[in-house]
Amino acid sequence: SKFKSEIIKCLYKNDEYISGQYIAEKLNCSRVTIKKVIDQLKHEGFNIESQTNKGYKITQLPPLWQQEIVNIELSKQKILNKAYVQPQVDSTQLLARSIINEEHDDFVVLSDEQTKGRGRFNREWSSIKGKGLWMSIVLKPHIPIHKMSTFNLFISLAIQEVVEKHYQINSKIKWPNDIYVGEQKLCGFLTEMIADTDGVNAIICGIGFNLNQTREEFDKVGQHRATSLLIEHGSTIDPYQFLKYLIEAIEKRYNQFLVSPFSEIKDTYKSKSMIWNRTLNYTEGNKKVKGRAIDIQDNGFLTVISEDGEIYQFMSADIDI
Ligand code: BTX
Repeated sequence: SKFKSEIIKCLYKNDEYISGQYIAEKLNCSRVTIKKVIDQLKHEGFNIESQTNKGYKITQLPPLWQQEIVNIELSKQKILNKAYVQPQVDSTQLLARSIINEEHDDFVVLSDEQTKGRGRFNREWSSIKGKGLWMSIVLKPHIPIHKMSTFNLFISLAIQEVVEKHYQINSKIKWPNDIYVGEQKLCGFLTEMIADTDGVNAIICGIGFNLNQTREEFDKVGQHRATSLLIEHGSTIDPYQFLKYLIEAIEKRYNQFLVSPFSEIKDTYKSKSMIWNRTLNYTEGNKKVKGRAIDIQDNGFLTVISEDGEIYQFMSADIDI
């Protein structure tokens, strides 16, 4: 129904009860129409309470993404202009790539489910329907390629901060692109880019954040070393609220990335990082090193000292934990 999105907007923007009569007058339609749409929304997973003489109120949002609500949340920030919301995709990363040339501005792709979610090196990323944030962000800054080496560092700090600040969970960054709680992965992200010798044309940053999986659901898909915000926080996570926090944090850190060197966040980043003081296996291409990370350079490279005392620099190694 063409009224659906208007009614969602009316209800979502209002914390109090709003009467059917009022909505009907505002949208110039009948109260029966309103009632019909409300029933449809309930069917789609909205919890809507209705009280005689008072009207309607949303008490719980659906677990799946609704374009209208995502749009309202995006209107609160300035970096992402448009959202592509899909119930199912192969991978948000692939969909983002396929529309990148049609879109002049920065945008986001969100899906309830991915059938071919991918991590780094083409590894599988488990993306159960309605249980996590499966998202790709496309940004088109005018920056030289060399600046990209610090992008992940700013983004990882943004994600880590959301977990700590809004959910009071002690999470750590695993350089260069994961967020852990203890020894379990809560979030993985990867950054791809389209560039030529003149500079960066587009950044495609894919974020997979586990929100509402249970332990059993992870076991079923073979992810024994994964965790979700639900498991850590102990109660169901509202995906829209999480999205709002995350985009807010990314907007702030992305704007900082554009104008500031890594040195500005280096101390904070290092204090939120989990790889210090332990001997780990680092792999980057043919380079395999067993050693200890000792520092991060201003260009984002990780300095590792091997067991026999040699110093190595890594740009984006794979680290066995
Ligand atoms: P990664 O290669 O570091 O992590 C992949 C590894 O993590 C897998 O090999 C597996 O062991 C484990 N794993 C798989 N699924 C999960 C999960 N849900 N939770 C925890 N651990 C898991 C990290 O890659 C980057 C992942 C990016 C995913 C996003 S989702 C939106 C976008 N679309 C897409 O296809 N990828 C990105």
